[in-house]
Amino acid sequence: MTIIVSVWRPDAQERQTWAHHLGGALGDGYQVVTQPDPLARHAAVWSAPQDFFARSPALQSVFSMGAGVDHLLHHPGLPAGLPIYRLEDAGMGAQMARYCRHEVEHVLLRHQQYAEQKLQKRWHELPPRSPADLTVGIVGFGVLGRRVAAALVAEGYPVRAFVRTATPRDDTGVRLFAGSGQWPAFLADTQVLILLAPHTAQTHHLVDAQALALLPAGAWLVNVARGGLLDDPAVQAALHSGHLAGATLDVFGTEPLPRDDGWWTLAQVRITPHVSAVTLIPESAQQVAQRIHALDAGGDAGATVDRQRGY
Ligand code: OXD
Repeated sequence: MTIIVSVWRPDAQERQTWAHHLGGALGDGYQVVTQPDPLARHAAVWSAPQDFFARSPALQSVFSMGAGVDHLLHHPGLPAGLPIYRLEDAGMGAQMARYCRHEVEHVLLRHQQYAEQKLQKRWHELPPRSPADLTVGIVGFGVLGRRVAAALVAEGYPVRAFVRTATPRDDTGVRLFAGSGQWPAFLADTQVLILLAPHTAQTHHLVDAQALALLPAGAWLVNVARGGLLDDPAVQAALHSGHLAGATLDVFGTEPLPRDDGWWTLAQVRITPHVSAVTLIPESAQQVAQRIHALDAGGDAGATVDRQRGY
């Protein structure tokens, strides 16, 4: 019996590329289709249309084509009880580590201040700093957060991570702050705040006026998670007052960021179009295929999403 697997993402060319790689990785006994199918047993999707699940009643699993699963958890047609899986790293960790390290170096080397001085045609040397002088705090200490932390620890930055609950971990070099009681101390000790947490009810507007006030004056914010983690007006106010020296934003509440959005015009904000870690289709398809094989052999596919937790 041939097992049918559906792939869906909005762009037709990318759907075909996914089908090609996933079909190759799954091998004999599988057929990959690029639309919902009444007989499909598994699906790999990104932003599936409203009727996707109604037209795929035989699904036993759904894989997110990304690390995030908010597009699935907010899907109005997602069947209760359908197991959800998300990509784990699949080449995103190295990209994310490179992106975040680059932004931290931008801060360390005072490039924002030098860019401002250039506009004033001002030749003025600022005091040099070493990584040991700049503390980095990471919120969201999953697979990607750990990759970023390891890259920064290797460079000599003092790295802190905020975690929901303290569990024994082998993260040498990373100081953990656990639970809401330690949130203020975590923020007070963070000069570059990197957001890598999923957008859930708990993290919605996590960076609000209260949180910003706890950061040291002159801190920098890097958001590579989801736009919903920021209370935008509060962050913009902190940038205007100078309490936040600047921010690097790769994600926004509305994407693409509308042309008339105020973020575009803030000089101290660096913007990239959600590219800090893009899904690499060959690696991701390989991972999805391995996990589908595990499920079809009666095993465990790992990285199941907990719908209550939201990731
Ligand atoms: C993801 C993303 O969730 O690209 O992987 O945002």
